[in-house]
Amino acid sequence: MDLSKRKFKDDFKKMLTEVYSMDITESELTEQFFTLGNLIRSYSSKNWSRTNQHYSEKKEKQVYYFSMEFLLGRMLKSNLLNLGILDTVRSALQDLGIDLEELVQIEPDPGLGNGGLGRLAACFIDSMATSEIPAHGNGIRFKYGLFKQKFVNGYQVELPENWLQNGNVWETRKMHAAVTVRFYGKVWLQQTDKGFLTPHYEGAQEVLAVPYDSAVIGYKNNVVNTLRLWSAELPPQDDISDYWAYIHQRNQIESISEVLYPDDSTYEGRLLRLKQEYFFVSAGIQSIIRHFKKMHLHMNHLAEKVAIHINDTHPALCVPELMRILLDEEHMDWEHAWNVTVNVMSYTNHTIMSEALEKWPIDMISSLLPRIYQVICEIDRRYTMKMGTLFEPAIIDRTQIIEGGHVKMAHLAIIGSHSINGVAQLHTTILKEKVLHDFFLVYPSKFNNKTNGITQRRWLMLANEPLRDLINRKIGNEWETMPTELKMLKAFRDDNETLLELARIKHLNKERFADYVQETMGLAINPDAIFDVQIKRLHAYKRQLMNLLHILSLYFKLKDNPAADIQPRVFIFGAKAAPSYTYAKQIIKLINTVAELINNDSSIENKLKIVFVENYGVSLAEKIIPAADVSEQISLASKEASGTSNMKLMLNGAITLATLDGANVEIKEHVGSENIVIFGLREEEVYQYYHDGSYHSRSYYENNPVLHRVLDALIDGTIPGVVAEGHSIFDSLVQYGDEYFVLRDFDAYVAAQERIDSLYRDMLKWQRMALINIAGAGIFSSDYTVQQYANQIWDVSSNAHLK
Ligand code: B1H
Repeated sequence: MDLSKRKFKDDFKKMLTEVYSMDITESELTEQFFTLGNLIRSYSSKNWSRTNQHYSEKKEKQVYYFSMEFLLGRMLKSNLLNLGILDTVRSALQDLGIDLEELVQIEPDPGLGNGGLGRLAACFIDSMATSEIPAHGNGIRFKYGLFKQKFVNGYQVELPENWLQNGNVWETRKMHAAVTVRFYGKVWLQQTDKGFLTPHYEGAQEVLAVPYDSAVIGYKNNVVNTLRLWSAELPPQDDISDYWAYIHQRNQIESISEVLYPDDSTYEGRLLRLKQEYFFVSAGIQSIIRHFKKMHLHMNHLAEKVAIHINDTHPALCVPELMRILLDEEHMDWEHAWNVTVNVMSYTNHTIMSEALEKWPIDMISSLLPRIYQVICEIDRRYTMKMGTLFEPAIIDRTQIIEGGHVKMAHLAIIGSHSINGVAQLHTTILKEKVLHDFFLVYPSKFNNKTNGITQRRWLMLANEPLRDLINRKIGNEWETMPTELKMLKAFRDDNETLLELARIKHLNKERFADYVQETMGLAINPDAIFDVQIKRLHAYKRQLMNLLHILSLYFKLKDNPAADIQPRVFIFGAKAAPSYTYAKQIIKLINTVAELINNDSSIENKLKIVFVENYGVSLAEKIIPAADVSEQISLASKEASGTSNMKLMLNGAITLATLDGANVEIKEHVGSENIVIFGLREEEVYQYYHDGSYHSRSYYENNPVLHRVLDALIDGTIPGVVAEGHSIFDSLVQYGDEYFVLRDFDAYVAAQERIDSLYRDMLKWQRMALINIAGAGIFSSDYTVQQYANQIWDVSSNAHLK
């Protein structure tokens, strides 16, 4: 948008007076933040209604991205950037004596997601608006986001994240768009005089779903899409006969949208979770149907106007919910309703970890959602009938929806969708050949790959302004909307001046992060050291433990020989563990304790430091990623579906140290094997071990002296204060088979780390590698990813310019 500094300053002062009756000198940061937030809203409101109007008038097909999680991060700068007014506003505020960076800190970071899956949804809505895809997010307005993490004596402690405490400046409550969601009760079908079968409900509990809409602003294109998050409320009641019963009921209903489940990659079979899933699914689908009806088209045409995307199985009830509405409320016959439903739905799988596969006990689903359960049974019955004639019984047994007293949500999503995709090439191959092989036999053409992506706006243009400026000086700014143009940077691979500038920017970012660490943790770290970064959820398969064992091996090397020639390193960790994941929490305690030991050992002359940041999340990622030299992507091959921090880190010039897992495989293809450090077992080798059962971790402990010493340190008192944790972790590796092959990959990992050490010594060579990584990162923009979803799955146009 066009905005002069003068106009902005007038608007800002006027809004401050109107809302707070204050002038700038009287106002504090909070008032200034809300004023700026409200101004941004007013600047985008015209385009928001214009966009909606355009979608209605043109009757364009709409995409609804259903996700339990949207891990947005702070929105202030992102909104300013996308409106195209970031620099103007920053400078105008400065004239008024206000530092934009201070205002930024006022905004709470809404942690409405666990990790990669939720952050992907956030990148996607940003990219969909930017790519002019008529698409909207649909999720839950959790009152409490992912818990706040604190370390107490090295242990993780969880505190509530009350992000809504001071209100959310971006949202609008849309009472007129509220819908009712039904739980429990009895249901039976009755014939009406028109001959339809309609369900009758008795004793159902009604929950009011109230939507809160936020603007999703496209990058400099006048498009504003919508993120709709639902909040659960007690429907208004005429008379309250029993006040305390009323309060109780209200609390019970409001608990549905109270708190995000803090598990990443594990499934929690609790009733409240199932309520959450049906709640936002039913609310979202009812609201879609309501909107569709305004077009006065027959329901047979729904799939021409609506695409619904199921982000992992959490919203898989979309399938029976849409069927329910088409059958019971629109009186379609089964065949037509099913045809429409399958054409509307598409599903993304995000993990092969079996503990993440959702399955709900029949008793739970049938009592909470009686009508939905009937519909699921009928879907399953027809599936087995139809496919039973075409495939062998064993395949049907393994692909049924209802089996062993449970409803399998992935099966429901696959059978009910026309597309199922994995999130990286390797992951999709594993789905087709192994994990979902039976379904691949039944529905080969439904399967496809969509490698994840990240938005270059948040992860480069905002998080790393010095790098953005350098790139723009070198190759212009075409890459901002066409990220593969970053490849032009390759022309500077032998230009020492550019390489030195890159080094200078990295150093600057490292100094900034070092200042942050000094201020928040009281720990001094050296910006000349290698900043070696592993930031992701704490999970055994991601192998933070292998990283730690390597650190211990370096520590002992230095203890034995203080003059040992190693490059100084700062190992940076950021990770939350699910509150119920004991093993992960033990690893956190162990890392913190080793950090304490190493950071305070003056005999190693500051050659090693460990920084484990508290409360890792989007805002911290924005500080750490620009300062990273090394990107640790060391999951056991086959286990990390894609990873996305790998993409963010390469985009900021970090060198990837990785196994051939997830999207690391594609990163290697794009930068070439000389610009990435690869090690460890490959996926086929891992499966071979599973097949022949020949992995015996104990022999690695017994035969490898370095490992032996490092592992003994866990249990012999070398690391004080971790007796219980040390034994538990030692046993998991040596005694109980080392599920994720940490000991098997250890030597290869150490060798890869030595390679990093030696590469880093040649500064120009290192920066050349960094440059090639930045130049090769464009393909991993979520702009391209969503455009592929739009063209190949949703069948909607992208870049349909709003003229
Ligand atoms: C990913 C999850 C996940 N995969 C269950 N699965 C959850 C599973 O609340 N739950 O029950 C929450 C999250 N998250 C991640 O998705 C993968 O591990 C990453 O490899 C991938 O990059 C990311 C986005 O596709």
